[in-house]
Amino acid sequence: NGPTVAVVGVTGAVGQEFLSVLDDRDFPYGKLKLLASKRSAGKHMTFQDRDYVVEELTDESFNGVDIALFSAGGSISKEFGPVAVDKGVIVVDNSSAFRMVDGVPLVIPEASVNPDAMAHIRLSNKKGALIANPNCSTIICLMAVTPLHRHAKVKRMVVSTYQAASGAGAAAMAELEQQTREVLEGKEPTCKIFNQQYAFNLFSHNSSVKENGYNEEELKLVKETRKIWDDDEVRVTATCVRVPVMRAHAESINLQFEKPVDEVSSTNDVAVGRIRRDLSQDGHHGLDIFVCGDQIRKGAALNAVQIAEKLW
Ligand code: 11C
Repeated sequence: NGPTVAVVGVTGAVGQEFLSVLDDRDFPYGKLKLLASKRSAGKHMTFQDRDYVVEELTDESFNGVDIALFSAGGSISKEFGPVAVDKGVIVVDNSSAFRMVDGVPLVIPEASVNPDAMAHIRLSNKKGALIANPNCSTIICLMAVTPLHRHAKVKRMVVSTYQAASGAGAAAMAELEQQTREVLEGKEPTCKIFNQQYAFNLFSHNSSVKENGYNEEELKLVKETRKIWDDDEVRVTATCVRVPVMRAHAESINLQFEKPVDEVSSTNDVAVGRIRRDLSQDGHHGLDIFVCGDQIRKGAALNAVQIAEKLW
């Protein structure tokens, strides 16, 4: 019999995508529990021809659960993640709450990246554990760049992102649609999620700006790359921008390698294009590439479900 899986934050954009990915991949769960805040509790949802009632997330929600896929924001993860772990649950957490905590694996489970970081965690042990899902921009970037890093060792990486509405959740996607209609109709756009017009506009990523001038999203790319590659030396800088696109993030990435590069690798899951030698660098040490991946799938839900599949 398959594991009992709980989806925490099932009414959100990533929560809904968890269900879609479990279905697409025919994930072999035994039982499924759909959990959300009190506000959504009692709602009915149909999944794989069965009717489910969304349950309120409480400490008791995790009794009998094997794997919990969390995407309900950092504060919910901080409150309920450890409760679940104490009850023997393996928590795959999509928030940033535990990513940089020592001992918590930060995983992109493809063989080409770092599945070994969670090799010590086994479902069969029935011991609880936390596994962190990286930030979507980090996942999409490192899916493309890690094979190159293994091949020629990246010394320095410069990332510029073009991030979709989905990264800020279902409400931001709805706001983009509404504002687009309003602008086309000559009306004043309604701004609730972002404090400025989003339709037909670009702006610096909406996360808070730190003293050094970087926004949090940019710093996540720096810190998470170092942890996933287990390499404190690699130099990374990023500029993260929100663009009026519904759900796929794109990234322009400039790489400098330790060794000369004479080939490139890519995967089917994240599209890589515009591969060209960097005119601003001498010799064969530089590349410019452009990558694009579905933020809610490989950037969030698919990555988390793949982690759960590995565990199973
Ligand atoms: C975005 N990547 O596109 C962000 C949202 O650390 O998981 C997710 C933030 C995170 O806005």
